[in-house]
Amino acid sequence: MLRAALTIAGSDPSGGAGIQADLKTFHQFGVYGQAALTLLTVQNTVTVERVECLSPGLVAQQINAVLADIRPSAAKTGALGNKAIVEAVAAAAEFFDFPLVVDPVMISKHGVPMVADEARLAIREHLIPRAFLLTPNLSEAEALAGFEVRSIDAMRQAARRLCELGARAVLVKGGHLSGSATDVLFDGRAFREFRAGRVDTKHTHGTGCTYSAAIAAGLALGRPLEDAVASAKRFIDAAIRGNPGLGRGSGPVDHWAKVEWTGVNGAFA
Ligand code: PXL
Repeated sequence: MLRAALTIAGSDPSGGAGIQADLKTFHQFGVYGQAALTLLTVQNTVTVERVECLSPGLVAQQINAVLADIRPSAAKTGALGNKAIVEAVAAAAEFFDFPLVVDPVMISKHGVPMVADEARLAIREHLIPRAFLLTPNLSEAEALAGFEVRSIDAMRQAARRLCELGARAVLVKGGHLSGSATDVLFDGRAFREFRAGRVDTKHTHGTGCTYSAAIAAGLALGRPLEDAVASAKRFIDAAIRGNPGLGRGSGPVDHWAKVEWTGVNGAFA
């Protein structure tokens, strides 16, 4: 049966990040995409000009309308904009009976905040405890864990700390470290690393959104967490390598990259 996945995130009219990236990724994974909007950005591949948050009531109403009808098999959050929206989404998530991937988006590629400072605390207190998987990059892991995260060892410590805050599992993404792009997954018991070679390109706009959407799609399809992360990692690596070179700034990745289900142990699923 066709599975649905819901993204609760912001709009990037240039199509590379936010709900646009999420929906394209869901589609590529064969999952029916649904989107509840939290904010609108005015941006292209060069610059973010404006960020306008929707009212928290309007965000909650979109989520509830979707849940009352086409029940998703997984959901993800992206840019949430402010504390009131974080709280509204967290309150709605209390009733989710499917896995929620929380991508704690904080700053855009251009250094523009996607969430107000005071919302960080709300993410820690209200949203992280509802996360089946939390997917911070290094600076988000630092902001949420409260210490510097610049090594694999520190990534492990941060993953452990964020699990203690209530996330079922944490994937700390090391793409911004030098060397290979290694991500650390901790599920409260064991650590696992996911590696890909570094790609030298400026076209990485929407990488985080696309990666977490790919994980959510795998979960919606009923894949175990490790398999969903392994396939999503291969997908985002291929998507960055195959970027179409669009735009005058940091362009989008290739949302038509091949989806492969190899399983964590290399067994073809
Ligand atoms: O990649 C973070 C992100 C999330 N959501 C929206 C964005 C961006 C980055 O630009 O625009 C809407």
